[in-house]
Order: sequence, then structure tokens, then C-alpha cells
Amino acid sequence: MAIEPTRYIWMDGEFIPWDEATVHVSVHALHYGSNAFEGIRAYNVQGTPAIFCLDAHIRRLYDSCKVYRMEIGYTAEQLKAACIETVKRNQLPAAYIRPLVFRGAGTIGVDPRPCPVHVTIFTLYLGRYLGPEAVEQGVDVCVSSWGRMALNTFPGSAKIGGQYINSQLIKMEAVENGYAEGIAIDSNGFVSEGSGENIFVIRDGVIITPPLASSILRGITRQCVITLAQELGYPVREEFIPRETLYMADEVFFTGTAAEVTPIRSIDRIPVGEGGRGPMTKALQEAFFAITTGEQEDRYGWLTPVT
Ligand code: PPE
Repeated sequence: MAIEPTRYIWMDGEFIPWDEATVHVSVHALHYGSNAFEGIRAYNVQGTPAIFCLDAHIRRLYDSCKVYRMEIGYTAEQLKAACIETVKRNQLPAAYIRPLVFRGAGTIGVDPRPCPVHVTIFTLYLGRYLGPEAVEQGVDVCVSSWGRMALNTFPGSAKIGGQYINSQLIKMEAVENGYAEGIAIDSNGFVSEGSGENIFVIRDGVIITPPLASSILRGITRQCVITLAQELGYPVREEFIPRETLYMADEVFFTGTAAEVTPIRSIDRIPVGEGGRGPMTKALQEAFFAITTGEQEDRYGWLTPVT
């Protein structure tokens, strides 16, 4: 997604013009990947922007920072208010919000603790992540030759910039080979997730998704989809998933803030089910989009209106 500048960026407590939100080349995060971030959507809900799962995203940001000993100098309430205000000031009807906590300039050396912690939030317009037709037609993906990091190498459920170097390898390889996305295998040989999405597999009406112990990010859309599946009466289980389960599935789909609910229509050129979007995936998408468009009531309190 190409970045189209918006007007204001929140940086360390103040709104500044887009072009002024710069850093020095010596910042620790640039050298060592020491940053935590979130990707949050604001949907256009019947004409008013509303931020999706703001509390859960801000909570995860604090969780990620805690693991890496980054002290955020603001309360969660302050950061939530800043996200709301950034969308408002940029007059966006819908947006992708990117809060970023990073280690600034101070020392050169691996230990980040002498470096100050900065917090910034910018917003962008964002359309469909995996292409405009992806949500209806589904995407063609591969199993990556790059594995997801082992549990004792990186904390997979912390959303840390440096860890996305692994995602970059997965994504580049997939795109170079003509696929929309790659699926990583965990260090025990089980299915983990896409470079920027969680994965769900359906067979005989049962939905399965990898557990946190498969080095996945604790996806917020993943949790929403589990909730909606349960409401629809679909059995959902968190289970270790062997690779071949992907090829034998009736339906497979990705979830993520950017990807939303995206069907997978083929894996390694093997069609998934009939090779398009399956009926349960469609029902889950409809339930999801009914909330994000405001067609149905926000019965789980997922939306924070920007007023
Ligand atoms: N796994 C990974 C590795 C991941 O990056 C994401 C989000 C997810 C799962 C889904 O998590 P959630 O958004 O909470 O449902 N990826 C974000 C960044 C994508 C990007 O290209 O940047 C996102 O979707 O915003």
C-alpha cells in the first residue's frame, strides 16, 4: 500500500504536520528493529468513522512493549484519545491507524535501554490489503520455504518491528513466485500464519486455527472471527495443524486488520475445496462486514465512534 500523506501526525504528545515527523539516522529502532506497532482500522460506519477494537489493539501494544522493556510514557487512555483525535484531525471517513513505539537516539549498541522511547501515530487511507477482488474471489497462496521463528527465538505474539524481517522474507518470496501471500510453518512443522495474517482451516463444518504455541501473532481479527463463528453455531478449535490439512480442507481463509477476512482459493496451486470462496467463509465475512459497515448492531462493543 503506497503511503498517501495525511495532514497531521501525533508525535510524543503533540500534533505536527506530516512532513515534520522525522527522526535521526542514529535512532536505535532503525538499526536494531526495536519498535512495537499496531495496525488498526477505522471503518466508515453509516457516515461516521469508528475505530475497530481500539482497546484490544492498545492493550497488545502495551503487551509488546512490556516484553521488550519499553516504557510507554502515556496511559492507554491517552493513546486511545490520541488515535481518535488523529483520525478526526485528518478528516478521514475511514482509515488505517499506525501507532508506533520506538527506541530513539542515544547509544549505538544492542542494549536499547539507554535510548528514549518515542510514541507516534499516523493515519492513512487503506483499501483492500490483498487486492480489490480478494475478499470475494479469494487469493492464491503458497507455503513458504521460510519458517516462522521458533518460540524461544522471538516472542511471536509481540508485534515488534524487528520480527517483521521474517514476514518480509515470506512475503517477498511469495510475490516473486506469483502468489498473493505465503503461509509460514512453525519450528515444529505445523502451520503457523501468513506474513501478516492469521489462518483458519475448515473441514466438515469444523473450523480450526493454530494456537499461540505455533508462534502466531495473537490476532485481534482472529478473536473477532472466533466470536462470530461461535455465534453462528460453528465449532471452532485451536489445534496444531499439519501442512497437508491445508490441501485437504474444504475452505481456508486469512484474518487480519488489513486483510479483514480473505478467502484462500488455492495453496501451492492446489485448489482449496471448489477453488473459490466457501459458504462458511462467506457467512463469516457477512457477519464481520455487517458490523464494520453498521448494517448490524455493534453487539460486542467493537467500535469506538470518532466524534
Ligand atoms: N499475524 C501477523 C504476522 C500480522 O502481522 C497480523 C496483522 C496478523 C497476524 C493479524 O492480526 P490482527 O490485525 O490483530 O487481526 N498484520 C498487520 C500489519 C500488516 C502490514 O502489512 O503492515 C495488519 O493487518 O494491520
